Amino acid sequence: MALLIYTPIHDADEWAETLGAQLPDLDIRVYPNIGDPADIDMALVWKPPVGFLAGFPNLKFVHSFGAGVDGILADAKYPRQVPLARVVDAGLANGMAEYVVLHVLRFHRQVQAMQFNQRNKTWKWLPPVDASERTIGIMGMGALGAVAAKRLTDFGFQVVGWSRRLKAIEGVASFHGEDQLEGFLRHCNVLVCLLPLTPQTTGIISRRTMSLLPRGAYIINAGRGGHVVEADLLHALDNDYLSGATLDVFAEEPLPEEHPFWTHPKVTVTPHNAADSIPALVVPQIVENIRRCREGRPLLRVVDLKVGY
Ligand code: NDP
Ligand code: OXD
Repeated sequence: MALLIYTPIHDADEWAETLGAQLPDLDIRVYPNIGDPADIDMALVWKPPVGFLAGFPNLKFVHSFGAGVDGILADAKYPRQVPLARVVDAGLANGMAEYVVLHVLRFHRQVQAMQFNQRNKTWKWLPPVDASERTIGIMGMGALGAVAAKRLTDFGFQVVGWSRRLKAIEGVASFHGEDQLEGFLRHCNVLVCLLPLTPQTTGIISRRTMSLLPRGAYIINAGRGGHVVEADLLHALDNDYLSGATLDVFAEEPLPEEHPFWTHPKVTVTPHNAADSIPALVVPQIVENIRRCREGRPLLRVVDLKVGY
């Protein structure tokens, strides 16, 4: 039996080498060198083509390269009886917390305005705002959101979180469910999206929800591009309702050359690298699941296919 690796973005050979070093007896097939599809019983994938995984009749489990699984479940032909595991890793959570803190601090310390002033050679003092006067709201208080929230409290920000179920995180006010979304949004001077992309969260940052934010709010989206209605965001930025946005993920990636986000004065674009799976850190948890699969034991970090994350 063999493990298949398919990814359009990672260095598949590096991952195969790191896995092989820990499991020397593992037969690893890197796409397109699959051999007989019947040999494949495990797959490590990122954004596989529609119908691809359904072509392996003996598949016992699928592992995502990352935390998100939307690029796998977007395939309506995904074999639903096959468990899907994802990455939950302290390194990934650290990376994401750094990204969130970095861009919250850029907003808080008015870096965008100072860069604009510098371009115009304008020496202008900007009145300071104490961190305790800013509320940072995190949508998605899971493995990534909870760590970022905690780090932000260390800077003295007010931090609020929104999730499907109630959370108890020290220093972070918890809002949950559809009914509490409006109350949550009304607090957020910065709205950070760290949600998974599911049918319930698609388009959640829209004209309606942005209108519930305080005027001058800032958006950081490191969840998925599909969370944001891009035309609505541009409208809110151009009408000075929002002060700016940092965007790491987009409806279409790579972001097309002609997209207005590239040159928008209030938008910071990063290339979907807020947090990345580092092979040396993440491979041990994939190895653990491979061992469990071989021994018929329950897998870890399995996605609930009914809710899609
Ligand atoms: P988790 O599954 O651990 O957390 C997801 C959070 O979202 C949970 O708090 C969950 O609520 C909440 N949630 C899900 N659906 C809803 C809903 N309908 N309403 C309210 N809250 C909801 O995921 P991770 O934290 O590990 O990752 C989150 C996402 O971050 C990934 O799916 C991926 O899209 C993105 N990501 C982006 C990266 C980047 O580089 N840009 C890197 C890694 C991940 P509850 O806790 O109640 O279940
Ligand atoms: C992601 C990841 O889900 O890189 O974007 O883990």
